Amino acid sequence: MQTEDIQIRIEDDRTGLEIETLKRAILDNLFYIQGKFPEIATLNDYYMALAYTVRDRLIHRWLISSQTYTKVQPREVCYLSAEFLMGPHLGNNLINLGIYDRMRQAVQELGLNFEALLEQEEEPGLGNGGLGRLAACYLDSMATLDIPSVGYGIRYEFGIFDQDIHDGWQVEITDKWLKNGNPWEIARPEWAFEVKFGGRTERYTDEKGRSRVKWIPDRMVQGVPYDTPILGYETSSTNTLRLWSAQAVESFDFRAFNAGDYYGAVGNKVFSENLSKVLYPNDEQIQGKQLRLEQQYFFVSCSLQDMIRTHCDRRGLPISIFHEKFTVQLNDTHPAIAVAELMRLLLDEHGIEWDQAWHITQSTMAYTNHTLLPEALERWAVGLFGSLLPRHLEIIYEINGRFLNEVRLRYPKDDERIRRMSIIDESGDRYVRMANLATLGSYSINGVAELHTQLLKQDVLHDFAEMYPERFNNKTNGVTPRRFMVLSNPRLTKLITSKIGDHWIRNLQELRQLESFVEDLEFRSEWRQIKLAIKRDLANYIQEQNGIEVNVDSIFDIQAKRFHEYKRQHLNVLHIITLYNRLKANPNLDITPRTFIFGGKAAPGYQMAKLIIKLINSVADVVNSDPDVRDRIKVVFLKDYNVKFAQRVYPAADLSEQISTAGKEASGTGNMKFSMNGALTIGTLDGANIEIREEVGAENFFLFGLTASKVSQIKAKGYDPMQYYIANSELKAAIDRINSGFFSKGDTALFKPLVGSLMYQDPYLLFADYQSYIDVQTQVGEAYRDQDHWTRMSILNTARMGKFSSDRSIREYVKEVWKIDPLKICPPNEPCSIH
Ligand code: NBG
Repeated sequence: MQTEDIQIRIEDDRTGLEIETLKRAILDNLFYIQGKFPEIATLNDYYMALAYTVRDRLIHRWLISSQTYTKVQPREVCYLSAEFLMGPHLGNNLINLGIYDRMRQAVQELGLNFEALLEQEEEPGLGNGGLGRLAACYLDSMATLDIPSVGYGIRYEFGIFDQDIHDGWQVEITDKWLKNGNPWEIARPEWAFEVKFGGRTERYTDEKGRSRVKWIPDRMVQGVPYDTPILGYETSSTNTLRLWSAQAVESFDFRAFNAGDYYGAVGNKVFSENLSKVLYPNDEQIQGKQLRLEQQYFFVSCSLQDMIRTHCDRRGLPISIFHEKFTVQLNDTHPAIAVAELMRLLLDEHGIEWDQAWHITQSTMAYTNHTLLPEALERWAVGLFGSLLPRHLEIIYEINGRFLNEVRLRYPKDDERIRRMSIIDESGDRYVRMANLATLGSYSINGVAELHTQLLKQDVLHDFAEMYPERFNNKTNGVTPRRFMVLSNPRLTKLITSKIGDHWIRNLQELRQLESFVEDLEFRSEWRQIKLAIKRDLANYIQEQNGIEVNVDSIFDIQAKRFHEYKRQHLNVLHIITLYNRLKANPNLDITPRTFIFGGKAAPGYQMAKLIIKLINSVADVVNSDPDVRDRIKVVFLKDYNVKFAQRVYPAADLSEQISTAGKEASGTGNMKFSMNGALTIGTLDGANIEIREEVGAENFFLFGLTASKVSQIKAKGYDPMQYYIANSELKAAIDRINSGFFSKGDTALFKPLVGSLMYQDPYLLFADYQSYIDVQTQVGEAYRDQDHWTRMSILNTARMGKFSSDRSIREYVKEVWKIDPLKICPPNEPCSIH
């Protein structure tokens, strides 16, 4: 039967948006899905009933979308990412459906607490930080802009660990996000694929007399897709996030079972399921573990097989035009094995000749680079790679051999260049360089902010940019205003909308209209009152969480991001200690009160980052209880920074700390989220900070520190941090204070690794930037005293952030990289002939 022939009967209680219908639907789901009478239902039961009520309203749009794609056969983007840091779905879906307020009322009329139900959702933390959250923002924007797309990734059973703090130290706790069930996903075991590992290859001659290769693996795993609908804002387009879960091909090895080896029989099952068990918690640091390569290959292979099945089987199209219907965006090198896997599928499974296979592959893939840090550039030992993926290693050798011949023709006798451009690093032990593979296999290569792309072309991928300049382009990151303004800052959203209407939510450039209200006294006062109210909420949360009382009139000075030396949370700490020293020397000193707030996780194996967390907590203990300080400074470390928590923090900030060493932060996206919510930035000329400053105006941005080129110059000359320590008495006093054991109950050994690294190496130039940072912080303190002026700057920050909507980023990808047309989806129950 053709699906078009089926008249789908609309069940009103599943799609209706009226308050009475919503109430009925929640109770219905409580009864039939959760199987509970209200008397014994838990908060979680109500959350589930509510979530299913919302999901029901997505399903019809989702099915119409997928049916439309099947019919129209548009070109689609497949966004391949090892991480999707989605954050809670419920609130966001309510915003995008346009029923947030109505649903709140329905829930309240049922006598339930709406906020408590939203809080109940365990967020899917399937990512580490910026890279994973960017993928989530891009899914929101692609759906909002009606771009047919699929997000492909891994359904980790345990996402990023939960962070607890014991005695000032980070403690990691497993993230059991699935323990109460996940109402947003639908398993599709009937669409599973098999993925091979290990073994060997064999040559044979096919029926047409051609030489072909067969891969004989030594083990096999099954990937089962779990689909989550991704609805756009005020549109019916509902795309799919398809995450693969690993399962054993045969749960039981019956031979072993019958032989009485029960444990042996389930061994394979346990082994296979380990594959998607846990997210690697390293941000910008590779570990080189085999399981990680297995994860990467696993999800890439499932995803490519899935696309090919859609193309050939479901749509009946020839494989030769695969690249016309699909484009794959590689989110960093984590899915870069896709280049070799697509080649393998085309050559070995579809019998395509090499040149055509390479043409299809190179016309399909596009690669986004997210880091220049050498420790984050992925490479795999050739031995490990070959034992896991023997056929892929052969293919990579062949790609490399052909490519290096071209390089030799273009640049004769330039052996150094050959060595640099080779996919195989042969400078010592041999490695497969994933960035080279991704670059070579892609028709587009982009960085994530202007400076980053420029450095990428100058440095890490210089030779490639010289040989293929037309493939390189910049796509400055963006973030979705739906989650990071509308959902997380309803008060500001209401004020803005009361002045300029609500079109800014789809077209963020319209925030510019706020500029004409800057001179409006009442508007400024409302703006200030809102910030104050939000700060009060955060202050209550801090009181609850940390038992610390903070002054809401103080500057909320916030640094919230992963802990990494290049992000320089410890530079922030040096400022705190400097202020503290000044107050100790002069207890009557008049300084603008500040509350320093930190949030963020450290990779479990990154000792230095963990020590910086311990230092912050140690400084907090001393400063917060010193009577000399008299509440002029407070230090707060808020544990377990995640998306849910980020939504609470961005709106409450007065000052956003974006203080990485210039040239190290590829873009940053937290910088955008703070500024959109009216925080001012203190920052270096790094990543997207540069573009934010250009947009908001130099006079509304606190700039300090060396430029990226100055940083390289100083390093090239031989940087000696000790010189700064000797010459700068305040810097020396701050360092000495840590060294003396003052913050560690007399233990002078505790912070030695940190202080030693600063005094003798200081790889991220804290000492070189110290004075400039302190001076500009003094200006911040002074500026804050003029509340009226500060408010103007705050308004202008929000008003001028239009560029940093992820809608803008996605529009650029669509136009300049993917070349895809939007496809409008008919709303359910309405006659329509749009697409
Ligand atoms: C991170 C960069 C950030 C950037 C995000 C998103 C990695 C490898 N890179 O600066 O450090 O904002 O990617 O592009 O996680």
